[in-house]
Amino acid sequence: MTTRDRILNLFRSHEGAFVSGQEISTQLGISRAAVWKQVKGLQQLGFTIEAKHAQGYRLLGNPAYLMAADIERGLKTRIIGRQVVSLEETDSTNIQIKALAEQGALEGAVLVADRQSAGRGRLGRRWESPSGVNLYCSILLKPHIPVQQAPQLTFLSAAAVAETMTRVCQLSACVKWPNDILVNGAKIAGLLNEMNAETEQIHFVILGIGINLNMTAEQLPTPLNYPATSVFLETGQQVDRALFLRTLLEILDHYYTEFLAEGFLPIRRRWERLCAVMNSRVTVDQESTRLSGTVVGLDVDGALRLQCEDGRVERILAGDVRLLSEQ
Ligand code: BT5
Repeated sequence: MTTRDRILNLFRSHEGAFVSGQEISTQLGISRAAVWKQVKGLQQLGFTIEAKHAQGYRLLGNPAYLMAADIERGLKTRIIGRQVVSLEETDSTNIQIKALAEQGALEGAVLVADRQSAGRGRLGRRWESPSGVNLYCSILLKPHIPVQQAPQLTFLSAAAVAETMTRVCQLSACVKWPNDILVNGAKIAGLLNEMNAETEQIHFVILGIGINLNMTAEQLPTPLNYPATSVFLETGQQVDRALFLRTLLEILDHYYTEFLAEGFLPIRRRWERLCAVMNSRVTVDQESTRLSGTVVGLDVDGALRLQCEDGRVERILAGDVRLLSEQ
């Protein structure tokens, strides 16, 4: 924990009451001048801290964006969230966590940003990432599994996001192959998982997760290749971003621990239960072809199993899936 986080914890344990400079200095083992410097730094980050002669300092308000300490407070996980980094702005959380991974960050490191200037979707697409409203985060994992099984983690994160939606927002979310989470037929979250591996060995996997929480209709991107929504647009309620993220990290931690112990099967079952198009007739647009058939499940490598009109089961490795009724 950094000195800054320790001061914040101290302020918070005083619940808005003054803490003397002397007490902070003694508890943290730093000089009074260093305390003052830290307070200045926190004020520059957007914390409202009152300084009063002979009484000390008190915390009156937090910045609008998520701080690592807000996420870590009360977080009950074993692996995910061992290290939490929060940035006010970045290009893409996936790019930045990759840099952390290359510097040796631990498995379970989490990087969150309030805003992304170059948020990424699949195939070079853009992920709209305005400040103050949504969640943009990346999680570093180092599973000892064969390279071909890495795509299974996409389904793990999709199931975890859908479960968090239900638990925190009472919204019934479903998953759309391969990387979308939908509410009432519109995309509320997207996943971009990336892997760094050599032929047979995974160095690390990055789970990139973007979730529309408090985004307004004016902030939705245009044009869209699929309808989009946010929790706020669905419920009219603002979501506490720290609470949502903490719950998501705890569910991810549970699913990931289960995945390491029991393999893909429990995840696959969860995902299939949440799959909006399971047993439905769909079309799948691939680069130059369109297939149609009934979705019958997921394969161990994450391929979508599609039963075509002639009875044969095709394995879909890439493509855009749409319900026949949506066309
Ligand atoms: C995705 O791509 O759905 C993956 C999105 C992953 C974003 C997270 S945020 C944290 C981490 N860091 C990153 O840089 N990325 C990850 P795809 O299926 O290709 O969908 C992209 C398409 O969705 C775009 O072409 C738009 O049409 C639409 N879109 C863009 N922003 C959106 C938003 N905020 N909500 C809903 N749809 C959006």
